[in-house]
Amino acid sequence: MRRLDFAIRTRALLGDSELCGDLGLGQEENGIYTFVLLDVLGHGKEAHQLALTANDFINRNINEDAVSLIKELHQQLYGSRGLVMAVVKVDAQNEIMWYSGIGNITARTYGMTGKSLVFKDGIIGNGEIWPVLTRNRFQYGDVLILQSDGVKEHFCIEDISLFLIQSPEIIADTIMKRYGTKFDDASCIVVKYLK
Ligand SMILES: [Mn+2]
Repeated sequence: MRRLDFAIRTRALLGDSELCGDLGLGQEENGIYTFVLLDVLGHGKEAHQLALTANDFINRNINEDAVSLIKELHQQLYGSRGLVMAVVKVDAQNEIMWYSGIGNITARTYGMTGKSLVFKDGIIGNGEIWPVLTRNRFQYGDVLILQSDGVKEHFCIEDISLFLIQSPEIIADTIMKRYGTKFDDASCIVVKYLK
């Protein structure tokens, strides 16, 4: 039975974790893993509160498909300051992923099937959104990295080669340390198959 290993990191611009508007989540149920990374507009206490509200809603609806989850959260948070979010589901046994996202979250796979995950523009909780569901291979040996815009988008090639051999914890710590910016909350999720 294939299983995944993952690490989630968040760091508040203002230092205090109670002031962080970025939030990451990883859960497994019956071999299906759900990963969510969200970034509330702005930062500070109010952003953190909205991130927690979104987190509660997502946890209660974790078995929904990625698009339904995004649409329902959009309705739930409508009129709030809004957030951007990516949802990735992985069927580890069958090495398949489904994903959907709205707004500026960067997500890529590295390894056998290296590619960027493409999301739709917009803000969850604001205006109109048109999330779509995409399906892709996520093979044993691949690495999935999700990051908010508080983390610089381009990694140097030496670090990318380390991604393929290091643990998710070490990769996530390396990304936060080397690529986390000082201008925004920062977060990442790193996902690999267990050996
Ligand atoms: Mn941000």
